[in-house]
Amino acid sequence: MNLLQIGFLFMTLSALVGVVFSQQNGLPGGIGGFSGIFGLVILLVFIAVISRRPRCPTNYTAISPQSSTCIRAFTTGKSFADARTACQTEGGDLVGLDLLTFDMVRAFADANKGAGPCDFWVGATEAASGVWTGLNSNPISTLGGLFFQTAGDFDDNLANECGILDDGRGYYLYGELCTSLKCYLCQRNKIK
Ligand SMILES: [Ca+2]
Ligand SMILES: [Ca+2]
Repeated sequence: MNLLQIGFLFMTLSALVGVVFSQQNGLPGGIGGFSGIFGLVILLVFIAVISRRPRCPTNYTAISPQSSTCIRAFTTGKSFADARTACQTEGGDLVGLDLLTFDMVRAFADANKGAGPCDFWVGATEAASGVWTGLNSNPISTLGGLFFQTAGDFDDNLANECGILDDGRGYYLYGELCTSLKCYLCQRNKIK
């Protein structure tokens, strides 16, 4: 049931309440009378409440209903630096990795890979071979290989790579040469 359907349901229920109320109180009923106005007022209040809830920017999808973060997939190949700049121009950044939402981000990447194979840049860089940090210097836990397809499968042993969700590894994290042209995932916060 979408928001419009919920709105009409509210309006219908409100109109019924209005009919009963107006009959009990001897007021004029019908859609043009008290019940219709009552329903309309309830609908407007409902719309006002809905429109004040934080929502994702246009073309962005909430990572989860609880998350304040929204993501968008771009399937035009860019280098890591250019992809990050593109995300910042959108008002966000490359998507950060978080264990709570990682599986949802992976599923989103798989569902939005477009026509061809697509590795996605994410907000992770490699300080030394296999040592990953997020874009705001927050270390990324590699304990138990949580962001990796298998523990220890960090990368190809080259240092200073950038992080992709690798289409060949079930969209788990892997290292790539930062100048490679890849698809990318941007994130933005919900807006009010
Ligand atoms: Ca590497
Ligand atoms: Ca790949």
